[in-house]
Amino acid sequence: MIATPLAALRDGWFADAQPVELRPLGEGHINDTFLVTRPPTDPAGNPQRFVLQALSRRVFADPHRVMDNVCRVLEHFVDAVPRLPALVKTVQDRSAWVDGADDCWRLWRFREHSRVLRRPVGIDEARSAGYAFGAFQRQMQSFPEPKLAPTIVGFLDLGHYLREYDRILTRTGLEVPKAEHRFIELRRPLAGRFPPRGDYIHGDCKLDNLLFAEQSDQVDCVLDLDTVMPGHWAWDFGDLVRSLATTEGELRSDLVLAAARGFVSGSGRVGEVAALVDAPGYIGLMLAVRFFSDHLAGNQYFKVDAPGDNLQRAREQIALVESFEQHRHSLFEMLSADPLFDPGLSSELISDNH
Ligand code: GN1
Ligand code: MG
Repeated sequence: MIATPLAALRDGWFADAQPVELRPLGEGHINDTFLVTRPPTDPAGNPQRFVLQALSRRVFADPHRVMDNVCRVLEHFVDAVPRLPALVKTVQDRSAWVDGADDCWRLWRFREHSRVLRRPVGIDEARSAGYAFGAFQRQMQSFPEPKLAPTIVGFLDLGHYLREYDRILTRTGLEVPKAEHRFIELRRPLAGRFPPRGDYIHGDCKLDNLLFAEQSDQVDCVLDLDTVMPGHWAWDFGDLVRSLATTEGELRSDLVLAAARGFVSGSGRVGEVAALVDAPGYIGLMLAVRFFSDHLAGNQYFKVDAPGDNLQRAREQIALVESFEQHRHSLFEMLSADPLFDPGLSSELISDNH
């Protein structure tokens, strides 16, 4: 049977059955996440806080593989930058507690004195965010063998999601909204722009997955390690820019520039202007295809509150892609004028030997 959060806490971590306060945390579409508050045990009287998560079985076919990967990544970042959250071992000294339905629960230490950013972010914050995810990729470049196995097949690969879309089109019971379908069809060739190529990625580089220090513009901690796997480095950059550089459809090129500076400094990669400019649109389109497909498939992947939620999310991503398309030329000019980036090489030319 699927456990309740309280039962998971009691059987997995706190057999003493001390009273706890539990409330839902965050805005994720995948896992169930709760903030757990326990009575103080220290003389200062500070309550102890944790984050409890149940891994989604709809999304992660093999939660044990997810936890194995997460533990290896945590180990690789001991004493490294950026910092990662601390996992709390179960009373059985395991990284996760498994309930009667084979669902995986895990507990993180809540990171006090840190904050999640709200948009619009400042220039320095955008730079720090880029730096943190870039530095994450840099640290992963020395990840030991064996290579991490993907936790989701085809993850972030537009070509994969277009093939799924085609399958769903043949069997959906819903009428396919024409404008969105046409938008996607016209952009199919983008699938070849950033094919998977074995670079380690974080896989969910959105602003919400960063904790900033309470009193500064610096990133304190990078969250969400479930999708660290081989991919294409530009996917992470694209995801970050998509998540922080627009507010209500308005693209902020100063934030794109700041995030790009940070990312290139943090990762130590060549700043290929064409790749940096194209990646956010690629990720936006890839997400639009995923949301649109899930809508047509009856919302089997992303959590929804109402039946039209995934269609709405697809439309938001489409608007975002349009915005990046409109600004493509000016972004290209702006990044090319910055000596930190390399305007000369097209990413196609260097992607084979980089
Ligand atoms: C999902 O649940 P959340 O928000 O962390 C998704 C990401 C998407 C994101 C869009 C494993 O992440 O790929 O970018 O929604 N994660 C997975 O909001 O599919
Ligand atoms: Mg996530």
